[in-house]
Amino acid sequence: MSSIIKISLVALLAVFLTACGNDSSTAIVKQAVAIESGDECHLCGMIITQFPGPKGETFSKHAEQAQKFCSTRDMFAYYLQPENKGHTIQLYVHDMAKSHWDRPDDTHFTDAKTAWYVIEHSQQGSMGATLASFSDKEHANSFAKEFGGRVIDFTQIDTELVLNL
Ligand code: ZN
Ligand code: CU1
Repeated sequence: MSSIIKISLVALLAVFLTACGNDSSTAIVKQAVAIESGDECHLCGMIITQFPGPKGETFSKHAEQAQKFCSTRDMFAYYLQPENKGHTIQLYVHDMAKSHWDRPDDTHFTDAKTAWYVIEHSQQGSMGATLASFSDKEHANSFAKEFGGRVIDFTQIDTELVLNL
């Protein structure tokens, strides 16, 4: 590759990175929305409100509407695919400290990136084992004391973990 081409590629990349940076800093913050009775999971198609356990929703820079998920498990299975991670600008999960496990309360969504999660516990979500989500670490700890499992944060969740819940 000639050095001129190399230099122009580097310049292009710099422009691209700058554009991305601007894009995210000016992005409008989307608020979590209620899950309606007929809403289907964006990943598996199940009717979300018919099942227990915390749900998730994501917002994409390509769409006005939220993508809603039957479970935190399906939300992460979707989000962690590289092609979805790139266009997802926001993620929300139910704060289960403020919800009954069987009927998560849509007035208590919390930012998925700062939430705490309990895995390997005894409670079942829509798709079986799932991540119990909490805005507060202390609440995650008490849930783990009651139902077993361990507490992790957003950065510890990857595809392998989700597939092996
Ligand atoms: Zn689903
Ligand atoms: Cu499902």
